[in-house]
Amino acid sequence: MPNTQGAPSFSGASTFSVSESRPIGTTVGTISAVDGTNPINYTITIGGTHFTIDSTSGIVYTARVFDSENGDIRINITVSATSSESTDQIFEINITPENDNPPVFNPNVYFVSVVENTATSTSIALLTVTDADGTTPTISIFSGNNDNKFELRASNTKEIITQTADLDYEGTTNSYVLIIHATDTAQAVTGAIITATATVIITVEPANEHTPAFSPTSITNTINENSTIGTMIANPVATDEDASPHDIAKYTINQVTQNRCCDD
Ligand SMILES: [Ca+2]
Ligand SMILES: [Ca+2]
Ligand SMILES: [Ca+2]
Ligand SMILES: [Ca+2]
Repeated sequence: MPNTQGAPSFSGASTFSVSESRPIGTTVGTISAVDGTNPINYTITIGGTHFTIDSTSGIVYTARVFDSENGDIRINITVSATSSESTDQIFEINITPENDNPPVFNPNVYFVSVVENTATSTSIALLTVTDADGTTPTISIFSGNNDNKFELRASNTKEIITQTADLDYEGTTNSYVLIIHATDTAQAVTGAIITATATVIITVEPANEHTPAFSPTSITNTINENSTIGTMIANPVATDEDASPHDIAKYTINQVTQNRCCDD
């Protein structure tokens, strides 16, 4: 029997949810009220900047794009259902967080110096990568790791460590450019998998590995008495396998022992 006197009464869900980042006009849910067989007119009386409602069907749509990282967590709206009279009810709409931010390296270029022969598992760089969604991206060395000299520490993949102890300044390679990737899971809206890139420029520095050695180790020469000052009496030659600045810088006379003989 038609009710022509009473106010509409709401039925059904009073809590809804919608994901952040969805475009304006995304369907949130349907609010329903009844007043016998009388048609109901729905309006949003509080919260109309966030959502719209179809006045006939009660379907609620988004009126803006929500952002969980910017404080959109839960929004209450007041809906008025009107037939011959009006009834108001508050509805709670939760904003569901989604993966909608890419990983970001900051900085995205790192300059690193490593002394040759640095021990295995020595930390050489700590990368800073964040993701506003709070998720942990997968980090990998994409390219440039020639001869596998470096790796990411297993317990902290933001840390680059030496994989071997045989970095060699005098060898064929004394600089490396690693391209590091931080890969997110699929983005909520686009489905795209986002990869951020960082560059790590590593310069191998020389160590003082070798001791100078004379060859030959002794020279015996005879000079004439009365030789003029500046007469060359020997030309000792030493070698050092290190490169500058750890090769031979200078020669010095360490000790002079004078043996006099034949004095009358
Ligand atoms: Ca967001
Ligand atoms: Ca998010
Ligand atoms: Ca993310
Ligand atoms: Ca040396």
